[in-house]
Amino acid sequence: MSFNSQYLADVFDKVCTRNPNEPEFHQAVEEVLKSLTPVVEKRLDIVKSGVIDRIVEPERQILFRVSWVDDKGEVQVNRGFRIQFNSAIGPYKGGLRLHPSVNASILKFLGFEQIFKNSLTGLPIGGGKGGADFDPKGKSDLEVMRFCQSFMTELAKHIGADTDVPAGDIGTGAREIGYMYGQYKRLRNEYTGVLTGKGLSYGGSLARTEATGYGLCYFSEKMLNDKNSSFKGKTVVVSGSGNVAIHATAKATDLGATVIAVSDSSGYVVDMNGIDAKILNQIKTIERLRISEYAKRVSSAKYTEDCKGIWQQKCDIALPCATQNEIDQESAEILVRNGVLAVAEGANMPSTPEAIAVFLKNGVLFGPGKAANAGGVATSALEMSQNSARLSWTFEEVDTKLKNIMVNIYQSAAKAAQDYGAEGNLVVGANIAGFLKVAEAMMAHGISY
Ligand code: NDP
Ligand code: 2IT
Repeated sequence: MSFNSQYLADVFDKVCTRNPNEPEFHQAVEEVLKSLTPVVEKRLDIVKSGVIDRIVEPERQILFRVSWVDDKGEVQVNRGFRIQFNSAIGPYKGGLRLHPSVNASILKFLGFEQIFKNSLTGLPIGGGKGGADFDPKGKSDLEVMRFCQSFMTELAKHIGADTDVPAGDIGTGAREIGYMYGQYKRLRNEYTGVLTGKGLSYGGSLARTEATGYGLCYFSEKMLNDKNSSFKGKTVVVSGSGNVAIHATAKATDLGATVIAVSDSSGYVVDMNGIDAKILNQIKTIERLRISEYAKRVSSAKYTEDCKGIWQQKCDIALPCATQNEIDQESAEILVRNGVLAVAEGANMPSTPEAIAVFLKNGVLFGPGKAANAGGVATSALEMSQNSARLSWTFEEVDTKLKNIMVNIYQSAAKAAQDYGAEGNLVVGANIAGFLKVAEAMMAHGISY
């Protein structure tokens, strides 16, 4: 797809020139800008106020050294980041990724997408993302603790319950959030909702752990219902086996589907009897082992090395829940040939632009990550509300709110697509619906001369 607007093409050129060597960031920006073509045609006020020129530039980027001492007494140095991308509609909000691949390009793509995702939730949260090129895999608890404390020693200067509220992402789960929260409290002598995804004993929200995976399934169920279909009786492939994948597996199973495959970065397991989310959680979250262990414990499951191979598994519904660009054109074509009905993204940007084009061209129902995985951050915003009010809602209360939010997100994306001449295209719809609210706020705030 090429740009149909010279103005948008120029903005994109500037982004590429100003941010060289950042392919993931360019990819995320290009998709949003292309979706905005009908908006710039209708809304001269937005163009004139430079909202689009401004929105592609982070408000602030923080880059810092994180030094810590490993179990051998040796000094280790990592690079920490926080991208405070946009605070037009609320405090910066978004996860912290701890993975060796982390760099500015990846965090800027994530922070940029977070702006629109957070807007789509209908809740007052701006967009941000952070993390470090630290690999929690193979580290002892004490090493992870020392890293998290050192990371927070710097990050604490830049965040706050009304300023910027980080949370989990790849490699950052309950353990890491706990260590970070403890360090923040020590440094600031403050008990506030500065992080979400906290443990239940110190201000966490019920259902936050499950929220992204559950929300993904609520969104997908709605998308399927609109075409007189549902999860019931369907086969599902879920990539990844972390937080999002585990709870997507559980909810898809609850809704009557059979999840036949899951993966990690080493390989995938197939079990036509259905993957058991409890066993998966025990192996991956509690024991921190590899997915190959699943096939050792469950005799009907078979392990294959090579994580990309999971897309060759014939299924009705595909839920990519691992990482960016995990479905390329070739994998998308295989899925389509095997008759896939729907693809909904639990991960952020897991499908390449070429893969998305294959899905859309072939009439596959496609739920983009910004919309489909927004249940996690939405429930983080519910955690913030509970923290501010100093009370806790029941699991059912949070889950009911989450379900309503996911249905609303689906409806706003579908409606925006229709209003702007791209009926049925939830990529365009989610980008436009998310963008418009942020644009209104940015125009209302004026430009500081
Ligand atoms: P976890 O760290 O819990 O799990 C990540 C999973 O993805 C693991 O199975 C991991 O395998 C796999 N994975 C990670 N990197 C790669 C890679 N380069 N290639 C193949 N597999 C990989 O993370 P989450 O479940 O929290 O996050 C998964 C995705 O969902 C990410 O894209 C994240 O940004 C997105 N997301 C998360 C939300 C949340 O609330 N947690 C909210 C919205 C989106 P291995 O164990 O081998 O590394
Ligand atoms: O990508 C995401 O939306 C997340 N990792 C969750 C962010 C959050 O603040 O809960």
